[in-house]
Amino acid sequence: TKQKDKKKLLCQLKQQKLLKTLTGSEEPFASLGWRKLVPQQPLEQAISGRYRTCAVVSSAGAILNSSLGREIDSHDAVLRFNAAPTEGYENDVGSKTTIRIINSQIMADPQHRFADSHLYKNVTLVAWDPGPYSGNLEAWYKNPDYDLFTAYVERRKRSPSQPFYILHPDFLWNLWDILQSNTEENVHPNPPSSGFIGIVLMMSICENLDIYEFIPSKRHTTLCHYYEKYHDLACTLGAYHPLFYEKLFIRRMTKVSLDELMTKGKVTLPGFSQITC
Ligand code: NCC
Repeated sequence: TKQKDKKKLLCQLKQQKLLKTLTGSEEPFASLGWRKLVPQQPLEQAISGRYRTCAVVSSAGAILNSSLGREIDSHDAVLRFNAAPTEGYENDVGSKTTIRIINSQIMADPQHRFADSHLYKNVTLVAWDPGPYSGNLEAWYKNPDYDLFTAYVERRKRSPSQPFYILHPDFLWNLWDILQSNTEENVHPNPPSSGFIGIVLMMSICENLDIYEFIPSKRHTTLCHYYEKYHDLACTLGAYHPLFYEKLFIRRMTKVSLDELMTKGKVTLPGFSQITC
């Protein structure tokens, strides 16, 4: 029945066809000329089928001293989050970055130097901001959590060849709905974490995913990020994001070797193309 539960969850995720990015033809974006601004090819088409193996690298402090860098880099594509660097941490996290998922804080908060930092160059960028649960894009455009729109327009104009997408808020909230419908307790009504978003995104474009330190290994620690001396258990268990429930959900779907989970914090998921429902 564990097997059945796994299949049920995987199929539910697959069949909902969750992944959705702004195309620019939605209002108010269409009137603002975004049809020409957003990359012509949708994300799934731009990269679909190209990646056989993918690595998702959580930013958790627990990945320090893992020596997983070489293994991570051996994947066809590597997903990283927000401001997580590789420089100086190659031995533990690798040096390859194919896609970076960023929340709107990265684009709006000057401390991240979004326009200049090398972290956000030469990679495919996927940005998100919650938007209202109602899906009202006009309301979202007027009042995002953090203004990601200004920096998006600037970057698209300055670097039109860089693949750069904004996730449709429907994607986030539909994913939240799936999480809630498979969780006994009430999940707080905040958007999923970048990590959870990234896992589902990669399931849409990869044949096989290895996910590192999303489910904590034996190195679990209160250290929030591998790249910062800041301790907070909420980084791993969640406060704003329903991270704890996300982790239980992912754990239910994954193929796990307990030994690998303990030593590498590694769990494995099939991509949607590999699941027959
Ligand atoms: O911390 P953050 O996430 O950038 O981490 C990326 C993803 O890695 C997983 N993670 C991280 C740390 C940890 N100890 N355990 C983990 O499992 C999570 O899946 C997480 O999503 C975010 O989700 O976007 C978040 O972003 C930060 C922050 O905005 C960015 O790092 C930019 O500075 C948020 N922190 C704050 O707002 C203070 C965090 O809540 C979520």
